[in-house]
Amino acid sequence: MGHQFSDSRRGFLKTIAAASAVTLTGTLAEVTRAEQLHTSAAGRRADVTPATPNKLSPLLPPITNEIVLHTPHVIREIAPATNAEIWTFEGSAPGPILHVMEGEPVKFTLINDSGMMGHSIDFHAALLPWNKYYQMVNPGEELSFTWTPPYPGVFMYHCGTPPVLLHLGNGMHGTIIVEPKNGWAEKAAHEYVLVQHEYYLGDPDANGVRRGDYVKMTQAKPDFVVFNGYANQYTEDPLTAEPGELVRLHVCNAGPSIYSAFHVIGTLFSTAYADGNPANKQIGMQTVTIPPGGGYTVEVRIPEEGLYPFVTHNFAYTGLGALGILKVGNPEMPTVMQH
Ligand SMILES: [Cu+2]
Repeated sequence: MGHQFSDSRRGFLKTIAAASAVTLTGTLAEVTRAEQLHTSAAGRRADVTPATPNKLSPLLPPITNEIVLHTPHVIREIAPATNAEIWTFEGSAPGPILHVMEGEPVKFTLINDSGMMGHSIDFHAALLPWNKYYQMVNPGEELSFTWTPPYPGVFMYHCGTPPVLLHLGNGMHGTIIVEPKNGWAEKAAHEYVLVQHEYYLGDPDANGVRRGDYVKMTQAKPDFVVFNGYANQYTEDPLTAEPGELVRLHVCNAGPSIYSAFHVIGTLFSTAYADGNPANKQIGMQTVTIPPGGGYTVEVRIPEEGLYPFVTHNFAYTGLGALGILKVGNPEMPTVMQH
């Protein structure tokens, strides 16, 4: 099983991901068109080497109530053949997935080492006056405070420096999962975190690097809409589970501007929790609406082995990179799909 196998397998996953979507909604053409567009845009410069991929792990990290965030501006590959300069927390967009315990103090420090411009912090999980805590931290300065999350759930955090749209559109956002102190009704076999967000990019510069396009941001015309930083990354590297296992997905929509209609093709959410709070329980949901700046926790328990693509069912945007696969069991790859 060498390179050839993995290439054909990758091709197959792409095919089935796109084919599943096209069967239902007509996404294949958009995926193909988007890939061609971006390949040709970058293809103008053969000497551009891919930067470090901006791919976040979807695994829920361990709980820690001590958080330090730096604010470097970096160049990362955010889609195949697409290098972009992003403004970040800790070197990625979204920033690191944070995981804290409800009702326990969180010690937080923001260190502005961008060397470029002021940044700031805004925790949707907190009760804090904006005029005291969410103000600009200049380059070379830092800000520390302690706060206690009053509610469990899936919350956005972000830079709130004006124009906020510009800082969000350039990547200064992330999600903080507040673990319910009373736990969940049932322990999940897998807990994954997905942050949906958009990129709005100008043309490549002489080095092939694209930067945030504020006009596109104001018009809400994204080049990419992705999960966890990189277009379609979970089609090649799927989330996994076994048949019958409880899978809990924490989904945050960092926007900045496009609503998420989060949906998993081939299944239903046995339970869904608005903003990820166990008290906000819904049953048998097909699609959940997640506003920019909102979150949801959804649970699936899939009986049959197979591939289950997840998307935003807001289909003008699905083909821009908001497509992944949940692989249940170890499904045979039917050869009829390999073309
Ligand atoms: Cu900022």
